[in-house]
Amino acid sequence: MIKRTLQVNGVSRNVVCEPDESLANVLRQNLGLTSVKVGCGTGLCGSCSIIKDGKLTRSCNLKMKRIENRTTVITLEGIGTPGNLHPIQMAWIAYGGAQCGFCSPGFLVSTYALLTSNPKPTREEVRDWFQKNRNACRCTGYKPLVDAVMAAAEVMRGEKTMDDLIFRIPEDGRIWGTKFPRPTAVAKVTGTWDFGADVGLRLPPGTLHCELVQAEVSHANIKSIDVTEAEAVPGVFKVVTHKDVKGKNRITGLITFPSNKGDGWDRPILCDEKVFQYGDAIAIVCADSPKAAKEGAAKVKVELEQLPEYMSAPAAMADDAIEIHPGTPNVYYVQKIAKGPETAPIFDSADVVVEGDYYTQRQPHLPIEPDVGFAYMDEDKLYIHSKSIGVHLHMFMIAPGLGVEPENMVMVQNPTGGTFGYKFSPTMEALVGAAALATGRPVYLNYTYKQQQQYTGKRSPQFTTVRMAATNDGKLLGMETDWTVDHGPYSEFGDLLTLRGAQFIGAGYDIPAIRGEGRTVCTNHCWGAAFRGYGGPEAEFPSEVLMDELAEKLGMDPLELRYKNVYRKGSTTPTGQDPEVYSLPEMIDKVRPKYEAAKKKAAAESTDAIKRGVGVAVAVYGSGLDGPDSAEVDAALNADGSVTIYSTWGDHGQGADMGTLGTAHEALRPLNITPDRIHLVMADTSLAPMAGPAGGSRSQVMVGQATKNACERLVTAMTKPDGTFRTYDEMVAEKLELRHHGKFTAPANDCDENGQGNPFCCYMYGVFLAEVAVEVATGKTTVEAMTMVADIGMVNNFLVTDGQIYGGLAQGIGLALSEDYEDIQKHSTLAGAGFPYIKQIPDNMEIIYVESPRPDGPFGASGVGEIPLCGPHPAIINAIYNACGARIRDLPAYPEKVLAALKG
Ligand code: MCN
Ligand code: FES
Ligand code: FES
Repeated sequence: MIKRTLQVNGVSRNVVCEPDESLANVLRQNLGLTSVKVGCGTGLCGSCSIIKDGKLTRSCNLKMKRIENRTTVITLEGIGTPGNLHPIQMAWIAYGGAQCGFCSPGFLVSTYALLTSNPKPTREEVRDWFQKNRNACRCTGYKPLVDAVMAAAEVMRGEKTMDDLIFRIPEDGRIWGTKFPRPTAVAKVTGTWDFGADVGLRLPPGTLHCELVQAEVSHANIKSIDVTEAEAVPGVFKVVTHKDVKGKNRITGLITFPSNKGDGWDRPILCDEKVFQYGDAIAIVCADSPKAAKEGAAKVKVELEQLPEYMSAPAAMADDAIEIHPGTPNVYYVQKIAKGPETAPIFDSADVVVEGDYYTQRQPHLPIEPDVGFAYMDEDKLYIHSKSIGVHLHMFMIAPGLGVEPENMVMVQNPTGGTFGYKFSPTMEALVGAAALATGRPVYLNYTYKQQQQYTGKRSPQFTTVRMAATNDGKLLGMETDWTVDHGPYSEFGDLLTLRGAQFIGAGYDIPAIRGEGRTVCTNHCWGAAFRGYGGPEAEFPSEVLMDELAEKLGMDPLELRYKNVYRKGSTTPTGQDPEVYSLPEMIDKVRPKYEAAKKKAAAESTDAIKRGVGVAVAVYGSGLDGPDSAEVDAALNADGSVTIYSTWGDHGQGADMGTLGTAHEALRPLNITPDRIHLVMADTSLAPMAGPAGGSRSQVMVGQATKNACERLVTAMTKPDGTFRTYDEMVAEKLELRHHGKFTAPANDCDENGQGNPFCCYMYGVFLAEVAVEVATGKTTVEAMTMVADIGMVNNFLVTDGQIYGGLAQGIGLALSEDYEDIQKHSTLAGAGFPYIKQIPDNMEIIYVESPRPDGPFGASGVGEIPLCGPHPAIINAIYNACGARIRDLPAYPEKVLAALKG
């Protein structure tokens, strides 16, 4: 142990700690300064940034033995507090800089250090600074952060006042359709928004720390598990294995379709007979300290018999491949599409036919906050707190495996530092649940970043072949498709994902005849989880690149080919549905002048060394889970006349808080209530009804409608015959219900076995324009500008939707150029997996809204979350071709692939 006296935020503090402990952990654990967040833990994300002796420093990889006495430290707590915000914090609120908020403290401290040394930076200097200091954000696309820095600097130079940054509610009292800051913003920019690891530090004495024993091979039979030596390690309380799990020890994949050849009970909580993928959990060591838990884990002996590892769909589909789940074929689900007349005669007689094979990769979600959670017993109820964005869904998926009745379980979502869909799947919920049940003690588990990468789901790679037939003047006549989804070893949501190929390959265009088939394949690579866009980016990449190939063959401009074929009255979607609005022609009209200007600019600025080009893409995605998706929400009148909304709208960081507040405020406007008098009780199954998971960009539509409905019922109950409103006391005196239940069911129906139906009541539409520069010598692509024309219906909150779009575009750039999780070791860090830092994302990003009111959306809103990630990658790939003639068909377009295509 060592003792140090540090000057922290201007106060002298003594700490006693292990010499090898990190400064970040000491600030958090010993001094309670939990604004210091630990994301990657290895110096790659900047979330732990502090100022040490006047210099910006990442505190996670700084050992205490290297810290001298009287070292001065400034953390976010020393910069501003909720009652006394610093201009940088105020600017972060005003520009929507905090979505999930996990990166915010690190960025704010970093900005403070920058503006102290350079009070008047240019935007490029701000970007250079964040790049150099490795400040990573996965949510915002960075542009709003640079906007915030520039505004804060103006206030600090006295050119603007704090007052200029404060949002003013318009005179009509409405916040719907404005940039009202989200209610959690102040907590997020002051480091007081407690994420799972922050609450984890304050769990009661006796809480056990969990360490996982994980598989280091991808496919094996388990011969034996010996925990004797591990349980003898001082401080180890118990090693939990499958023998301690009282239920079925399986997480149910909730098979969606009867033709699925699996039964959905394929994912073990703790491996018993087999290991199905690298990182699978075999045992949980529960100990008094993290150190003892680690020591114990190293002593668990697992005897394995290795089996052939099928690390891709073609390998698992080979004739000699054994069944990964004995009894279920590796190809366990087939989805057909058949729309309109047979395609064969159409292709035989068409003027033009084009065809291409495409691949979209195993994109990792890369949230800055790694997975974290805890569990405990409250009398006879099991409580699990995690990053779940579907608390009820996950309860039903894990309860039978744990052997607990759902009514004896409570699931709570912790404030969450981004998920991007990986938390549509349960991750550690069942593990901490099993450990709490087996030990009877509270248990806590925090993944390292490596575990985050290796043992949470990823986007399922997809191999897609598309053929299109058209007339000489560019009218699409038919399409044939074939797609194969590598879904990893666990079937959950794999069949539904495969259906997305039928629904969205070629979406956006009036294609009268379609035939095709897709399949879901079990492999031993990382399990397939939902990832923002869920099948949309996989489906629309092939058809959007092929549209460009068709345009070239026809000698047409790619934008005009799209314009000719997009949905208009009389068109139907690939599932045969009438679109709910026909805004694509107007959207293309809006982008055309920019597109023409961008083409001229690219031609003028191309050199022999740097080729510039422009690409476009159209994207469409559904808001909702398929068919009659539904949600429930409560609204209650409080004694002081305020209203509380009870909702389980899960918050990845996208803004369930603002979504709920904006919708409820609009619905409660007859009461003339101010937003501060609407309280939110969110994401706890014991307190709020089932709103459904925050996936499929469904929540603004489904949960929004249920929220509206609950509020309207409350307003109706409060309305007196003369049109005025009852007070709380009058409601009580008249024995009227104070809490009202709202419900919504989407007017939609499931697709049939041919992929035909009306699966979504609301869609989102996007037109994307990418401007790129390709370095001819290296093949390196830089995206210099991105534009998105978005029709997401009427907008609840522009600060939120702008942020959703910039963030989604940034992830689309990563998908196009750098992100992958194929190499289990190399891709298990942020940098190794191709995380886009600020200089990979252009500062030049523009959003153009076309707001077509949706008949079935609350106040005309559709969703937004996923559409910005459905189209950037084909636009970028088309732009690369336009720049230099290199056609990339498998992602990501690493420089060496572009170079090879250039040479080819
Ligand atoms: N919104 C709005 N006006 C509209 C539509 C939506 O103001 N017309 C707002 C909503 O109020 C909400 C947000 O935009 O705050 C997203 O709404 P919606 O599209 O309904 O999506 P969900 O709330 O269901 O969120 C899920 C969606 C998905 S599926 C993923 S994955 C995702 C995403 O949103 N992951 C995210 N956005 C993310 N953003 C962040 N920062 N982090 C993630 O992990
Ligand atoms: Fe320290 Fe990521 S850089 S936690
Ligand atoms: Fe930056 Fe979420 S707001 S990571």
